[in-house]
Amino acid sequence: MKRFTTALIILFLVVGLVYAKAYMVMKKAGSYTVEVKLDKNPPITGPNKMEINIQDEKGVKVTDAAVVVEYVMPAMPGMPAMNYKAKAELSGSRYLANVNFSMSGAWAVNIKITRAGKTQAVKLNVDVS
Ligand SMILES: [Cu+2]
Repeated sequence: MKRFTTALIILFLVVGLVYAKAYMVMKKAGSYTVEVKLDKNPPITGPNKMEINIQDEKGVKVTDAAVVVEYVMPAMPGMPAMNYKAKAELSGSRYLANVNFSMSGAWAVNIKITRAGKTQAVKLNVDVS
């Protein structure tokens, strides 16, 4: 009985991990490696928290950049394009932004990283449910 309970607990933990899997994307922006996470997977209509980790070519975390998240839903029949912008704030060694998707569907996300007067960008397509 005890072994069965243990097996059941392990099963729940494994299932829990699969369901708790966060939205995560790794991309290159110039010489930077950028990891983007959203707290909800799939992302939802309304507020989502975005976490951005930036590493330089040596694998050192970049903490002195200005990071802006632009997100756009292209124009649809009877609806103009919707453009939003959120500033990502440094928290520890990562950047955090609140991204508020105003409707479900495909959004284009452009993360602009400016450092020493030079801007690199990461582009993502996010399907919002
Ligand atoms: Cu729309």
